[in-house]
Amino acid sequence: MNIPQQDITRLQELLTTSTPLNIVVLSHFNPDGDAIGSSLAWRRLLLSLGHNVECVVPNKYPHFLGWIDDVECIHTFKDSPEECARVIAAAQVLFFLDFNSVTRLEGLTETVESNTTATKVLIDHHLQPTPDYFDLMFSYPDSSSTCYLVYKIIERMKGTDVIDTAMASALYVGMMTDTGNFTFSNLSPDIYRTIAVLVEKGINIPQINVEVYNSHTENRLRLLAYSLGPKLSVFEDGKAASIALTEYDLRRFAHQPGDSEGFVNYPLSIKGVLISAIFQQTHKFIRVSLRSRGDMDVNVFARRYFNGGGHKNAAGGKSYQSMKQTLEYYRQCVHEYFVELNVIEN
Ligand SMILES: [Mn+2]
Repeated sequence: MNIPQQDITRLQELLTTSTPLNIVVLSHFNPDGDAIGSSLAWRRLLLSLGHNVECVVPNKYPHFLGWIDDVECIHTFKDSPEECARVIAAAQVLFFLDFNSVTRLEGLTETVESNTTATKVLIDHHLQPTPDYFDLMFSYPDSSSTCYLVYKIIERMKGTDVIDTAMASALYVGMMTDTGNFTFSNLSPDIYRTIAVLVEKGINIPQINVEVYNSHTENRLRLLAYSLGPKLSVFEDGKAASIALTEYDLRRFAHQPGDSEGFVNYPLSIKGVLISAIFQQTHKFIRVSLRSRGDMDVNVFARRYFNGGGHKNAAGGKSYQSMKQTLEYYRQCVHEYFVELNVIEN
């Protein structure tokens, strides 16, 4: 990752003012560890520069992120729409963290688009951000997380002295969760040098692991068992898999936001599976999450078949069909894609 000096300088100029700026830090629907971690770390930096900062997300973060310092100060649009509209209307600068298109704000999109005067800055690692929307873009798809990117920007702008334990912990959460605890791709040597700095700042890695990975409810574990038992399908000669969860299934296990996070990765633990999908029904549509191994590109797959996108090995989209039709369609798409990529013969 090579951030041009002119972009760092532009950001520095934007944030160097005689009076404090009203700044809103936004992140995506169903905020994950990277969304929340990067928002809180960036908020801390902006506060240290003397600005007024509010963090806004469309809906609530999962419970396993509830321990992060200052997480309670994040506004959720679903719970307090007027409050969110007020801070967004007053913002002179909007930061977009960990997403590439304003539509990923879902219900919050209109509110954000109604503020036409704020300077918009993107800090993100998803492929293909909306062109011509942002005034300044830090778009680095080769960065394994937005938190790592935020760290690199802070390092360049202010040096690592401004990083305290709370900021370091928030950054580590995103770096850890977006890389599957440092097992996915894009793990450059510098990531480990960065972790070394975060450890020097006093982060407690075993404790963060327990908080994030081993703090679930019994319902969540039983939903996982159900997802990997009766709800798992493996097809295309053991090369593709899917999990389908209806609204009824989710209600039955008292599903909370974040409960099914990571379920989509489990089918990839089967030797030979190249693509995995989880379909979760909401009252409006079916949310599709996709994961893949190696060269199998689910960003292309999600864009082409499910009106979505993301990264090469992790992407998402939506379906407005019934669950039965969606699963059938997914099978057809996988078959077509596999034939095209010569994974199977027609
Ligand atoms: Mn991310």
